[in-house]
Amino acid sequence: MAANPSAEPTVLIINGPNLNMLGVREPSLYGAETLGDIEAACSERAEALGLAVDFRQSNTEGELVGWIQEARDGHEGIIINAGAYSHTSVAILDALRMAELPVIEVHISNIYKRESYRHHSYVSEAADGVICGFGAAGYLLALDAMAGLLDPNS
Ligand code: CA2
Repeated sequence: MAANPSAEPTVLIINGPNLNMLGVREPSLYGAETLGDIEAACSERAEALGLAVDFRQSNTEGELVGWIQEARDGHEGIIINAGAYSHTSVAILDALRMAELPVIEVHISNIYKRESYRHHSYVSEAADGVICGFGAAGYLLALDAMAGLLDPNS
């Protein structure tokens, strides 16, 4: 569907594999908030910023690529936590580059304090900025940053 020019700018928030398990397993690493809690907090922050959010999660790489390919039609920016695919997926990197939209990468944990295989992210190569290590609040920081990137006066 084509974007409605009179509507609030819509940010696509994409979550990758296993993030549907937030708050259910490993709260010491990823916090106690569920993905539903994060979605609700993002909707509230977006409304205050004059934005709308389209919040999604998939465990499937191809589905994530499809959503990124379609993002130009109806979305003004992408916030992405690609989970473990951040460290492996050239397909997600290629799709993000093709989207030609502002991209902000989020990680709940500080990936640089963890195993070395988490220190490289393909997503970062397509991102305008990266936020990691601030827990679920990172999504709200990303929305604040996205509001700045989308503001024609900034
Ligand atoms: O810190 C992040 O946000 C990560 O993207 C989370 C990914 C991990 O592979 C990345 O290196 C960093 C893992 C998401 C798994 O989420 C779980 C949630 C609860 C229990 C188990 C896994």
